[in-house]
Amino acid sequence: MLVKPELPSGIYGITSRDFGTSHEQSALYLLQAGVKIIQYREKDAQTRTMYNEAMKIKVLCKQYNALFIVNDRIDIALAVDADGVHVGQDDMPAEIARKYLGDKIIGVSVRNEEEVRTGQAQGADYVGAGAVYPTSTKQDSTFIGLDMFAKIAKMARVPVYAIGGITMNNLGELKRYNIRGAAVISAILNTPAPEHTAREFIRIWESKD
Ligand code: TZP
Ligand code: MG
Repeated sequence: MLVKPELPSGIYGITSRDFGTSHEQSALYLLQAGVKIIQYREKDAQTRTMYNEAMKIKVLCKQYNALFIVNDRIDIALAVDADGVHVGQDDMPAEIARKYLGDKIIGVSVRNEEEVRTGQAQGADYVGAGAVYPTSTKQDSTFIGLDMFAKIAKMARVPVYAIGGITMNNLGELKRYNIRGAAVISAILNTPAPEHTAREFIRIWESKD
C-alpha cells in the first residue's frame, strides 16, 4: 500500500456467525449493499479456519473496492494482507500492531477520553467508540452512553466510528456528532434480509436530516 486509503464514511460492517450467516455470507450481504469497510470478527475459531475465512473476505472486499480490517489478530491481518487490524483494550497494544503492520490501518476500541489519547499516541488511525447504546452482541462490552460518546467525538483527532446497539432508529441522532460512521452487527445481520437492511442503513446515513 503506497498511500494510506481514506477511511470511508458511513456504515462500517462487521461480520458475524451469531445470526445464521457465515462470515463470508455476512460480508457479501454488506458489500452488495454498498458498505465500504468490512471487519472480520471471529472470537473462537481455529487459526486455520480464520485464515481461510479472512482470505475469502479479503478477495470479496477487493472485488467490491472496500477496505478489509481483521479484528483482534495481527497475524491473520498480515497473513491475508488485509488493509488493517482492529484492536480492543485487552488485545495487542496499538503500538505493537503498528510495529508489525507498518502503514496498514489500525483501529482501536475506546470507552473514554483517556483511551482515545493513548490510542492516538500509539498510532491509531481511527477509534471505535462504544458501546454507545446497550447491546447483547458483545457481552463484556462497556455501555458508555451518549454523553461519553459525545465527549469522545469532540476531542478525538482521528476519525471516530460509533459502535454498540446502533439501529435504524438511533442512527439519525448519531449523525449529529462529528463521526466518520457507525459500526453495526446485529441490526443488520439479525434481520431477514441483511442486504436490504444494510441498504436502508446507508440510505439513512446519507439522508440530509
Ligand atoms: N464493541 C463494542 S459494542 C460491540 C462491539 C464489538 C457489539 C456491537 O454489536 P451490535 O449488534 O451492533 O450492537
Ligand atoms: Mg478485540
